[in-house]
Amino acid sequence: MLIKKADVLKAAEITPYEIYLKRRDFLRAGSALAVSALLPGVAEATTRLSGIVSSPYSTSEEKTPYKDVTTYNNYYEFGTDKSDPAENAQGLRTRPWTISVEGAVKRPKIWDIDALLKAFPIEERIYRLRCVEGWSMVIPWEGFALANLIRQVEPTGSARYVEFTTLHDPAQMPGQRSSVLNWPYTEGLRLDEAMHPLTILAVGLYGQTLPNQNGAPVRLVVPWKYGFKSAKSIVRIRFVEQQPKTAWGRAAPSEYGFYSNVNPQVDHPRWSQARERRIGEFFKRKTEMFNGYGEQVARLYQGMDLRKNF
Ligand SMILES: Nc1nc2c(c(=O)[nH]1)N[C@H]1C(S)=C(S)[C@@H](COP(=O)(O)O)O[C@H]1N2
Ligand SMILES: [Mo]
Repeated sequence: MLIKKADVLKAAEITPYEIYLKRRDFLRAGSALAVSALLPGVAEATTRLSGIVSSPYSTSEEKTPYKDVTTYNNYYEFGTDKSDPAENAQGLRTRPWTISVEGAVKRPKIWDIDALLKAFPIEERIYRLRCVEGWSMVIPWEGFALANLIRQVEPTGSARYVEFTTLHDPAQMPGQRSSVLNWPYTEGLRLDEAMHPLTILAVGLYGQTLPNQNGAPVRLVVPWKYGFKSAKSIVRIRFVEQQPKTAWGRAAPSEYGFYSNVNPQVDHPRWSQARERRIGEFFKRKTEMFNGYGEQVARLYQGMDLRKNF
């Protein structure tokens, strides 16, 4: 069985996405192992999600092509270049996979990923994603409101923050063998941010399960915050009293605050945040406060100095 990587790459470039997917499924049916082993980054082992309901929270802006969403990534566990995760994450084993929901809760629970996929109705949420580096995309995520899961575990009165932890497995994650970041990758939200209906756990994109480079099998998406808040490949969700440390906050506290709300008025110490480049567009556009989600989330920060709490 010989399928040349170049041929499939070419097909992906010139074929409308739907046809490309069908052809890829056909190829995969014929040689599941061969295709996923030979074509890293292109024929990643995703499967179609069914029973997806649409969401009133979606933007109608033009979606970023699947190819850009899945080949232009930040996932430092698999390398620091944008193309590294698509190349290096294909071997990540996402089954079996459990997510421990623990800490200040009445009903801690270790979720099996397949049980989690069945437990909550999966919605499509087309969200803008703004990276702190100055680019943005529009991504159709499949996922469910994190609040649904939080209600099940019943946080106690001392739960004020939620900490999210990515898998720590240097054998599978080559980036963890160097110290670009303090592993494992962690992120955090205030409990009310975590409960906000816009905050989702994503299990897929473009109707398929998540490609590994996008954080399979489950990742956080918080659309009004810079992209680094959305921890990938989550193994633990912990409810705590104190504000948790975050991976980027530990690496550079003066550059990456806990809140990390998209805010064109607060520059990153080394560059302006006033504008952004939508991937695929030539001219930069103005960055919107809270990434355009202000109407829904501004009330969470009433009375806070967002220059101090950046
Ligand atoms: N574990 C982990 N999660 C991570 C990152 C990372 O390096 N490691 N990068 C973050 C950054 S900076 C961004 S912009 C988004 C990118 O998500 P995407 O590749 O799906 O677009 O993932 C975030 N989640
Ligand atoms: Mo980012």
